[in-house]
Amino acid sequence: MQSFSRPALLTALALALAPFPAFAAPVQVAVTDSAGNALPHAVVALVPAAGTSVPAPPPRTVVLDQRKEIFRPHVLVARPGDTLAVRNGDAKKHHSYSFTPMAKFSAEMGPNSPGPEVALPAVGEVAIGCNLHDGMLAYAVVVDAPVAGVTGPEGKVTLEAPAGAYTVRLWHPRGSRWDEPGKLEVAASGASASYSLVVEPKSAEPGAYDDPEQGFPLP
Ligand SMILES: [Cu+2]
Repeated sequence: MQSFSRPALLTALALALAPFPAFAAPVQVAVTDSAGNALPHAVVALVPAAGTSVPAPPPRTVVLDQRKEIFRPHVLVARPGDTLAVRNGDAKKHHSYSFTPMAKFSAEMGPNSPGPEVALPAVGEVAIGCNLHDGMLAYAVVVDAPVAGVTGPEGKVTLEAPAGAYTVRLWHPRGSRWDEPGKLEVAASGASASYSLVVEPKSAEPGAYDDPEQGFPLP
């Protein structure tokens, strides 16, 4: 049996028990519409206030998949400098595109194929559609905030943020884009907060992507 020195064992235990890196604490955010209904697909961004220092995350690649004729996720969040990797996980062809100037692309993808890697150089909203399936719609929301995420089917997201003061900014495809609902204080142990957003009513059209079942990654 392998043996550990006591300090090494304690360090290993501490690492195993720590759910987050030491500098970050869990921040649980719930978003509803003004009637109190859970709001999936809402971007929640934490902008550090003066005096709060958050390391800039390294650039990363965010994946937009296509499964069952739905973009997954329907809304994704990225930072300037990230890359959007589009792929087709369906057993059929897709032809996705964006007219948004900073990330314009048009690409046919055969069944189960990788697609284009699209640079996301600046803050903004990139709308993505499919030429073959009119109901398919996705947004890559590029925000200059070191901490950001998107609410899941229950309208909730857990972020990781260092202790400090933040401005919370919210975005949703149905409106109330980049509302600033106020300040959030994150303690060393974390924080939890709820916000409500004024949004347009859900579309009655087929493929209303606000359906909580829609637009989330499949296993
Ligand atoms: Cu398609």
